Amino acid sequence: MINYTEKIPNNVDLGRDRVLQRALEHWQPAYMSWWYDMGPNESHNYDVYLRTAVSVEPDGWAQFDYVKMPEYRWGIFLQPRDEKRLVNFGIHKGQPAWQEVPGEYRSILRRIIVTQGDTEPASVEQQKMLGMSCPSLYDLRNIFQVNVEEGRHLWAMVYLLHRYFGRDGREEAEALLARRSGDTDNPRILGAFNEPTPDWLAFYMFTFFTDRDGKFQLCALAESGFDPLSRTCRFMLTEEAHHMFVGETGVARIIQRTCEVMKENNVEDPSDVRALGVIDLQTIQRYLNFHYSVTLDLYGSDVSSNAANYFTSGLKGRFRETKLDDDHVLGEAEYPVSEVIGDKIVTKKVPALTALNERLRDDYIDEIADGVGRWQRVIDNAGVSFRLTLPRKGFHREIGNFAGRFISPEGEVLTQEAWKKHEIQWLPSAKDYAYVQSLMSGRVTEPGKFANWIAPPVRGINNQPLDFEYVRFN
Ligand code: BYC
Repeated sequence: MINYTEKIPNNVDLGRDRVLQRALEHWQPAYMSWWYDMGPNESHNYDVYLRTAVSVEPDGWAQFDYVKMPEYRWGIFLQPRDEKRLVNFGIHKGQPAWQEVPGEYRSILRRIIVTQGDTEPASVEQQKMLGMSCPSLYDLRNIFQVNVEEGRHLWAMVYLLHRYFGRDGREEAEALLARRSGDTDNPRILGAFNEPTPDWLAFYMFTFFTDRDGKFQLCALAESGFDPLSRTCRFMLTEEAHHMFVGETGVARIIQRTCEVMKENNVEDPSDVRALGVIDLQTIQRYLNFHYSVTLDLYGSDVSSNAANYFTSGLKGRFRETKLDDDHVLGEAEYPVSEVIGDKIVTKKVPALTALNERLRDDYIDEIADGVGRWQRVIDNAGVSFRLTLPRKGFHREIGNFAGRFISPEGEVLTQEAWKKHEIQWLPSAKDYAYVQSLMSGRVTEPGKFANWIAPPVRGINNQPLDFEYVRFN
């Protein structure tokens, strides 16, 4: 069980480590000041129907109640330790999993933890203003749930930094509260976390696409031979599922509402669809193209010696590493990677060790394709003829082999000029953003009411009815 009697809720017996406890109690006010500053706008006095983790057991770990977000019980929760756990891949395969940081890997491990930790507050910053234009109390509650849990994921990484990395770790923990999403002088580390999330369609796309990168990266880190990182990530993954649910169902509900309106009014042209106050499917496709491509960049370069080092040293595994049927060392194995040669995309085999970013990206793409297939079924079931497609991997990329290349969504290699001509068909334009935001100029706060541009969900949260008062504004 989680101990909530302490100032910092935890299941790591924090009370017995006075030095660590003091260090974290010192960081806590800085975190709260960041939350007041960068957390959801004007929300500090709201009562929000939130789930809080009460145990780390898979069944019944959460409790639902009204909470003011600044009073949310952020804390440190690790999956229980398996005494027999081993390092399962790389050159240390078969050794007992490490309970302390191996000296030779200290700086790369710190770098991985900092990169992971940096994304969590970044996403809260990106979503700061969205509560002001929520389509319903149900959706408002969901974004707040996502935000407090991202805050907790920051706590998870900060615990590791404080507990295992001494003074360097403390400095990194402070820096995590100092960087700001989109700031020109002190931005967040990874590209997608400096992009704005200006409206609710962008928010749902972000939680579908980018939170799912979170899932895959956390799965890879959950395989780590450094056991405290593995146990932390395993618990974070239990929270991540709801975030992706919010994204997938959010986009599905927008699509459903658009299709209903198209059918009722017998219209297909995007401008006619817009005139009826819903988001045309073409715009949804452009948002999809954007969020998919910037999220693909988050996996890093297709061929990466960093990724090879992480794996060889036993720090970061593959997706479902222990379920894979090979030697888990990858000394001889190869993996296909694409690159542009002349005006063609060609695929060649490279040592699998160096292609681990690409492999994780491919695992991710498989899961994304299934989700997009489920959105397509909403369109098909409504009897609308429109196909949502995933662009080819090289489209609109800034990291890896496709960076600086101009690839169409269908995978043709173009000149910059030809590509630019089509950009407004492929990616959201300023006009698209302006239109979507014009639908979201105020918030819908009457229990059970939903904005015109989105269908209600199938059911409420924790079996509550749809007209439940999920947020009280006080
Ligand atoms: N933007 O060999 P390379 C989540 C840098 S999301 C900017 O290509 P590597 C969440 C890279 O850092 C999951 N820079 O890549 C979701 C490196 O810099 P240094 C977050 C980039 O190192 C929603 C250089 O380029 N977790 O949790 O193999 C809401 C060359 O590196 C980018 C993680 O990412 C980019 N897109 O792999 C809330 C896991 N890509 O070191 C939360 C931890 C690369 O030369 N991170 N660079 O200065 C990692 O495992 C690795 O850092 C990466 C990059 C996979 C990201």
